[in-house]
Amino acid sequence: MRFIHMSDLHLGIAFDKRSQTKTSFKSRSLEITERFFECLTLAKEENLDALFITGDLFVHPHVPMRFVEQVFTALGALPFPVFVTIGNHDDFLHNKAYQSIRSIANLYYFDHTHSHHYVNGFHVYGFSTASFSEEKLREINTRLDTSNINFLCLHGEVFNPNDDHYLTSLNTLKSLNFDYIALGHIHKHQFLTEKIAYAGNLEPFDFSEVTDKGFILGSLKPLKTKFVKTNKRHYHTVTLTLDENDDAHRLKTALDQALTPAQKTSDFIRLILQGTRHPDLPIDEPLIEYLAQELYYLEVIDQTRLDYNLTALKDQYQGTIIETVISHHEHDPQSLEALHKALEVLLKSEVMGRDH
Ligand SMILES: [Mn+2]
Repeated sequence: MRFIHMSDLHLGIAFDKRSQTKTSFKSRSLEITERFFECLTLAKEENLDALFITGDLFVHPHVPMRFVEQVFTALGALPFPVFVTIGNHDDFLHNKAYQSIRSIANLYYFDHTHSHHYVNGFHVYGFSTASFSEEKLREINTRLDTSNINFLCLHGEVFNPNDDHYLTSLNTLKSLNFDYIALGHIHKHQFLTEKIAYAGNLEPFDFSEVTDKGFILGSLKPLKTKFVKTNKRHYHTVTLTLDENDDAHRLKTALDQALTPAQKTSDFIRLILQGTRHPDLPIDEPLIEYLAQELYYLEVIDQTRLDYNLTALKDQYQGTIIETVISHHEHDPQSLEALHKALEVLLKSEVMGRDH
């Protein structure tokens, strides 16, 4: 028998970050949905016996009902049974309001009332995150029909007992007699043993998710599994250290050199700027737009310090608040950063004042 294990789709997830020049972030939500439907098309070609979705199919209860219906209708139309574990994000699917949508044929849920389905000669066990019970799981394990294939589908954490969504330990899972244990919740794709795996999501959601994304294609018996990469974009962080000689052109050249052509045209790039910079190089909207010209997406985090010549500034602004502020703080290393910030504001208002 052949199966696909996918997880943590978070359909309906919103990306509305404001501090950016390119709006490509906003269409990310549609891309996530698109990738999910593309993977259903791939699954159709795989001559499967089962699809396991191990939780967090939807991101939160505010996903429009029409969209939930559309997703379940698509799943129900697949030529094989689909087993849906209810995760912590889509716990709302337990609500009565969703009962009629969930009753589509071909779909099997693990929720408060169902922890076992026997379909086409194989057993699938599972618990929603909210109804997980280690005691019940151990009891199921003692009476497994081991002449048949047995799957277990869960959504939650198995490493950190202090996590809100902790289920049980990996050692407990290892001691069970299931042929394959499909896990969801942790987005990083990983096999914990050859038969226990977190599938991970299909596309990364933010800069913390840097490894490849996809689903697991498997067959039994004997167990064979393969990771199928599905993500079309990556999140990539570049850190550049500036000095006082850098200007916009040099910065753009350095960024260009740090990126491959594919990263430029299709990835989300976060640029972290460190070091010191000349006051004539403001990290502002025109600069970010200039740097982003050939990129799909760029956001900039400015951690630089301005390089001020304090002695020259005191001379230039003699008798003004700028001289007073510098004199008060220049010999205290602890307030240097605050001094630089204060100077940035004061000098800006000084320039504006002169313009008038
Ligand atoms: Mn989760």
